[in-house]
Amino acid sequence: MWTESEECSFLAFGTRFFLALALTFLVSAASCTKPIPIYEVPPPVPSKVNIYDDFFDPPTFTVRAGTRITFINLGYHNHSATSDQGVFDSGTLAPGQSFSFTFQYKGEFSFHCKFHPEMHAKIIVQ
Ligand SMILES: [Cu+2]
Repeated sequence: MWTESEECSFLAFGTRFFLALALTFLVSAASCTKPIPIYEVPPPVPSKVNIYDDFFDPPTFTVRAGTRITFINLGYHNHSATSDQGVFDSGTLAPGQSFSFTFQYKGEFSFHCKFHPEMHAKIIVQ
């Protein structure tokens, strides 16, 4: 028959044994786990076309399908961003106004300004 103190020490031993087992399990589980890779945040993709008097900036740029592009008139005159193929049309953009369009499909989308036919640019969607 154990005395109370012996029983206590047995329990304490049991607790320590359990903790040691748990710790061993945790350590081995942790060592089995692959390190979590740290991904670098990709640089922000420009999704804005600036319209000046009288050119688009950038004149050509490539985006991924699903990118929403904002065309903003930063010039002093009215302009437009009008798709050559009729895919989109900003209508008249007064200075400071903008228009956004989401390019869902892959392809090359050339566009112009309906006020200044010499203004051309192209968006390539991949
Ligand atoms: Cu224009």
